[in-house]
Amino acid sequence: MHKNPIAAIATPGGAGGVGIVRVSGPDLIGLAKTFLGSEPKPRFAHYLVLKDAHQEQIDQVLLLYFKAPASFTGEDVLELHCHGGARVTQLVLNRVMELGAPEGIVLAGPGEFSLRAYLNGKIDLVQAEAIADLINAQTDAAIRGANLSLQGRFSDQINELIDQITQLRILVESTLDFPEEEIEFIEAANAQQRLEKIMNDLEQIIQTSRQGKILRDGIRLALVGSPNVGKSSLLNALVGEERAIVTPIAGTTRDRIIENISIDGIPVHVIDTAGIRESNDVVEQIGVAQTWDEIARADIVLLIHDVTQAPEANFVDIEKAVRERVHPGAHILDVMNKLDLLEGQKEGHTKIGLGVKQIFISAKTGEGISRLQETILRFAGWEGNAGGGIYTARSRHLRAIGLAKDHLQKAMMHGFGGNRALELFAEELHCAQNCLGEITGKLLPDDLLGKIFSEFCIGK
Ligand SMILES: Nc1nc2c(ncn2[C@@H]2O[C@H](COP(=O)(O)OP(=O)(O)OP(=O)(O)O)[C@@H](O)[C@H]2O)c(=O)[nH]1
Ligand SMILES: [Mg+2]
Repeated sequence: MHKNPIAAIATPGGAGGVGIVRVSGPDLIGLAKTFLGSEPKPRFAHYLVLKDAHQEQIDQVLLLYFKAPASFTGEDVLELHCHGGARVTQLVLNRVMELGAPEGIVLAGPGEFSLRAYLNGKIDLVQAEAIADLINAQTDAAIRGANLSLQGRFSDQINELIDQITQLRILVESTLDFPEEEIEFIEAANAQQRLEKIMNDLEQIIQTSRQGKILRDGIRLALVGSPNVGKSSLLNALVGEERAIVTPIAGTTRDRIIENISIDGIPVHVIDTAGIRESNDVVEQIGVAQTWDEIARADIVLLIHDVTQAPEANFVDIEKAVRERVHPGAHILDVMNKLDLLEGQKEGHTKIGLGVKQIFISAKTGEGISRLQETILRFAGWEGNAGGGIYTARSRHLRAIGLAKDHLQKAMMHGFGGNRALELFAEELHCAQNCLGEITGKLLPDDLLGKIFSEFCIGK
């Protein structure tokens, strides 16, 4: 199916000690011989001086040959390790393309090496995605989670569930041919208990995957409020560094500022925004428009107030507008800032805002910040990773698991509800099985495959 060899620079652009050009193809012995002048030895670091078409030296290179199927992609793989300059690696790649031309070598698309590994059965889809997650992970906890997925922890659970469903299907489908015995048959085989167990196991997987998605995607946290309430000060307090400009002038922040931090191992993308107010300043207007965009994208909106100030006249309107703008499932938290200026009168402070939860903090002294951090994680649905067993998961997985759950519920109804309909029972089991099969890629429409791998980086 994949005849043409592919090649790409596998290391990131820029200067580094070593750069790697990677090639994968069904048979690369010929190409390796062109470089070496002799047979390549698998898994051996061959030294060579790589020259261009005019016999001018490009670089000293180590060439590694991985013989199919014992390679990442399952095909023959060549790696050329050269010096890690952006131009040098490009020249090495150019030379690989020239020498590989007779064999029809082409530049690899994003994720194409992983795609071949998947198509050749070296890894399943969850594992391929876990590689991308590992590369993109920003916290140690996210790395541990990606490694668990890569080791197959998630896939094993899905496959185990598919097995259980398959066995139940076999049982039910064999019964379909003997309608007169169907009831005794089903009861004798504990079909209902078996389906209940499957649904319980699925529920466990749903819980863990929800956590795994938070671990992978992190939390998008928008800091929103009127000018001067201390949004930028809070960003700085959360990051632990002076990232955003803070002044007593209302309207200081105009461009949104995004900082990636970790709270207890969870990646949190904190966005400081322009304070919401009517303004004649064009730049500020654009900033405020961006604020509304960020509100729509956030998982959690921190609606920040200055405790020393009475709420503004249009305040309730703003809160309502925020509530209308956030996506379903997002949370809004009222944060009362500048607590240090209140000197212990916080209990007597009149409540403002529609939010159910108010947290008092001082961005200046740091008071209340750790409680705010805990609350952010709790609102995002993070339950902690005490045993360290949370594997990374994606929305794609959660969607598929959710659909499988719907089908199992229908199966339960058709099998053991008022009107028993065993054909439909079997059919729903089949559908549930297909949904789960999409997760590991056992059953997958081709267009979805292209979409998944196009999000990978080149050279992976
Ligand atoms: N005492 C005290 N002052 C604070 C606190 N947080 C912020 N401030 C002060 O409030 C003023 C405004 O702070 P910023 O962080 O710039 O406020 P902002 O919400 O980002 O303002 P804009 O960018 O203009 O929308 C500055 O003078 C800060 O020093 C706090 O917790 N306590
Ligand atoms: Mg600001």
